[in-house]
Amino acid sequence: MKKALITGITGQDGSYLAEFLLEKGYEVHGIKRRASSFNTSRIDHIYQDPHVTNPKLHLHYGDLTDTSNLTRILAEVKPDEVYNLGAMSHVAVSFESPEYTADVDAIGTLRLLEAIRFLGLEKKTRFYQASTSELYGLVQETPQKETTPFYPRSPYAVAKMYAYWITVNYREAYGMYACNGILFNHESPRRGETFVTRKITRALANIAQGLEPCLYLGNMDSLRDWGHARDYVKMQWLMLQQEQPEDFVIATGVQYSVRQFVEFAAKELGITLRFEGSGVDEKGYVAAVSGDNAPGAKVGDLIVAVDPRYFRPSEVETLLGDPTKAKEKLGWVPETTLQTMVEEMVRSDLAESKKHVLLKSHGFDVSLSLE
Ligand code: NDP
Ligand code: GDR
Repeated sequence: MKKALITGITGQDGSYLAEFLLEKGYEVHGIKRRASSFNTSRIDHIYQDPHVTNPKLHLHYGDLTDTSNLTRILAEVKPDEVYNLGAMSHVAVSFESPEYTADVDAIGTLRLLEAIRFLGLEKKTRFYQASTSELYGLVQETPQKETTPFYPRSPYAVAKMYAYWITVNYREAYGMYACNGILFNHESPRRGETFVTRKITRALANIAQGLEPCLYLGNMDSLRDWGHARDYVKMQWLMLQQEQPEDFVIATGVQYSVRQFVEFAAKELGITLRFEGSGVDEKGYVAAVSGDNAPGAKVGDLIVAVDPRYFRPSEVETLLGDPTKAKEKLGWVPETTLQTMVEEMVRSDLAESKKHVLLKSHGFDVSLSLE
């Protein structure tokens, strides 16, 4: 039985990857951070009581900023595969906490690689690094592929660039099986609530149910290549099953704007939007027609507005991936279309909103504030 160690197991990708590896028969170990309240909601459904015989899922307290802790866990588990998914992963927040982001995302990766080498596991343990399309930043070529030059545009992306190259360096210097998945944006109902797609589906579902008045967004013209996290974690695993370690771009090859994502999600909820204002005096969208799903959205209400607070000091305006290499060598075919994913995310958030309406109607007032 193979053993895998996942950093970031409590995150979106970590939860899908853990499910996937358990189904493949792996013994899965995950590193979770100590928090003052429970932070395992994404993996609670696969949790196994450590008191049962031969549990297949094991959680270890740890942190990517703590070398001795990482070394001890690696020495104890001796994994066949390490998936380094743990990160301070929010681009906008990295401008607020640049030093912490570098410590976790850049030096955290070095700490893991060096611990593998120090323990003499470099010929046994295969290493996956969660690299990102943010490396392309101010794009030098469209679409972006494995050979496209990097131009990072945030403390997050600069930290991830260090992690990318230190992974390549350990492969070349020590013959480690280490590779980078350069993954474009991928989403799901488990996406963190402050990333733009989930923020949109969650807020529009709440607006549709009359639970909040307006969704405030930053740059709605930004273009992204969005896929589904469930599809992408399979590629993370496949990259570690090849004969030779290589780096791969994983993307859909299709691009949409944040604005289009808003329109798709609204349509799914039966709300028709009308754009108000133009250019510099852009206001956002008012509800033009609201449907059966959206008893709370009143025609004429401003329900999506621009708030410059969400603009970034330096923005990545456009990203579009070319996944040809992954298609040829890994047999990559994106299984989920954007439309299907929007539908899945809206359905999940609408169910949550309806639950809150029901609670409220029975006297409970649940706070639904959004950052
Ligand atoms: P999430 O933000 O959902 O999850 C990040 C995980 O990292 C969480 O489990 C978090 O723990 C953990 N973490 C944060 N800080 C630390 C730390 N100091 N020590 C240990 N663990 C820590 O991210 P995703 O699942 O979306 O992404 C997974 C990885 O892939 C990340 O590295 C991200 O940068 C990268 N990536 C993501 C893409 C995407 O579109 N989703 C695209 C390309 C790359 P906690 O739950 O306690 O916060
Ligand atoms: P990104 O994702 O920065 O691409 O990083 P995010 O969803 O945060 O932003 C995508 C685009 O939407 C614009 N935007 C907003 N973004 C947020 N979060 N909130 C808003 O209100 C808002 N309004 C507009 C942003 O400016 C941006 O252009 C994600 C993360 O998962 C990274 O960890 C990962 O590496 C990359 O995807 C690939």
